[in-house]
Amino acid sequence: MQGAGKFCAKCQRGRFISEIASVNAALCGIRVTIMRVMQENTLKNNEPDLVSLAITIKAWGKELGFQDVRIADANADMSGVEEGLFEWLDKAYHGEMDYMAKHGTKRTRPAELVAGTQRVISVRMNHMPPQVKDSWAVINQGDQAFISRYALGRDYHKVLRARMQKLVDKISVEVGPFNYRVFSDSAPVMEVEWAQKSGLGWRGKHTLLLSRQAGSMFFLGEIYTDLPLPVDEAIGNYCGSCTKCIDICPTQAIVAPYQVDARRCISYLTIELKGSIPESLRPLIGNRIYGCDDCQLVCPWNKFAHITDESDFHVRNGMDDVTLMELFRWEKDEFETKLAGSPIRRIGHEQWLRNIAVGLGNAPSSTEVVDALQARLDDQSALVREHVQWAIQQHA
Ligand code: B12
Ligand code: SF4
Repeated sequence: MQGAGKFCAKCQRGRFISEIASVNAALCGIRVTIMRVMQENTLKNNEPDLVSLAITIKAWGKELGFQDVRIADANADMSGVEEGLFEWLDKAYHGEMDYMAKHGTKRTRPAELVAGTQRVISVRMNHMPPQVKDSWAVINQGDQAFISRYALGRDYHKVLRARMQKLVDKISVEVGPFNYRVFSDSAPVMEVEWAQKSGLGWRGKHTLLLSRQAGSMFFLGEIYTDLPLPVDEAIGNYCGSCTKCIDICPTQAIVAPYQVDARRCISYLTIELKGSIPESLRPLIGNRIYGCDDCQLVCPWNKFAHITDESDFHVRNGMDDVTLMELFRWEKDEFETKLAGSPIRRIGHEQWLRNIAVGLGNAPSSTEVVDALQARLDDQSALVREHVQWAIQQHA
């Protein structure tokens, strides 16, 4: 007789059991145990619970400071990407970045890097600092130093990896031990490609990932995992016929849509290249002494870029509003102290002076500029001396 019975709280399923009220407590206990085992197995094996796990992971990711978290199938077809990578390497577009050529198909095949990888969880984190001096105002004022916006605060590698580790720790508490590795620009991983496959955004013609919600002013990170989570869909490409990034590039490094010849890119020339900067490119670098943002600054989607929530990425030491001359005066210990924790410190004092010398060579002529350059004519580094001589000639 339904409706008149009593509800068994232990069973938690809302079933009426009036007709079995006489069943003893021991039998009810066994039933509850069986149901619990079934529920646990469901959580481990069944798709619906992986669906809720994926939802939970995304919510936790956002709580931990990522603006978006999405999932791609690590076994997805990467043949075209592999072809693109090898073609890029064959053309020697990677310049002296030997690490780009070193890992073969490990870069495109996650399971070759971390055995058993089933999914790539991609995350993104905004990096635009608040109250930062307008980029174009700095770029157009030749005696100022332009530093890429992402590098004005703390080094992102550690920030992102530590945050992804926290996400992994939370997942472990929920599902028990599982296999994973976290990366952010720290291993042979095609980060933009995985982010694109997961629908975190689409690849712009400058090759960077773009989001309709946030432009491109963010970092990417990944968690390789063996958890067979449900995967997200890629989204469309919203660049249309726009070619602003290609047209603005000061060194014409975007040699075709989706193809950057790194050897011409100012980011490569000022950060990755250890030796002499090709003379033909020096005048085109202007006052960009660490990285370059032009292709992003001009992109219409970056009107949607957001200020970062991370105090780690806030401007340190007024590096958004500083003259080339002031930075050129820093000796090695000042460079190391002032830039402790900054990504800029990685290039070292010698490369730093090399870059600023190029900037000063391109700066408006004045006796102060020439005097500052002359003061470094006897620098202990041959690399610095050569760039200083070039810079002085520009003012002759
Ligand atoms: C090497 C590298 C560089 C090199 C080379 C850049 C490049 N485009 O390859 C240099 C030093 C120049 C560089 C510069 C910058 N970088 Co960088 N860089 C990387 C790194 C380590 C690897 C990129 C890579 O795999 N290149 C290999 C080439 C073959 O790949 P690709 O250019 O993406 O080309 C692919 C497609 O374009 C495709 N393709 C070729 N032809 C065609 C045709 C069509 C029609 C299509 C659809 C595709 C296609 O083939 C290729 C394979 O898929 C990643 C981190 C990582 N591990 O992924 C960061 C990364 C890409 N860089 C990043 C950043 C921020 C920058 C700079 C903005 C820094 C700065 N402000 O100075 C600049 C931007 C310059 C630019 N326009 O790319 C971020 C990008 C974040 C984002 N929003 O996308 C990353 C993801 C680092 C991170 N974790 O945040 N970088
Ligand atoms: S970062 Fe600067 S130099 Fe490099 S591709 Fe973009 S606009 Fe060109």
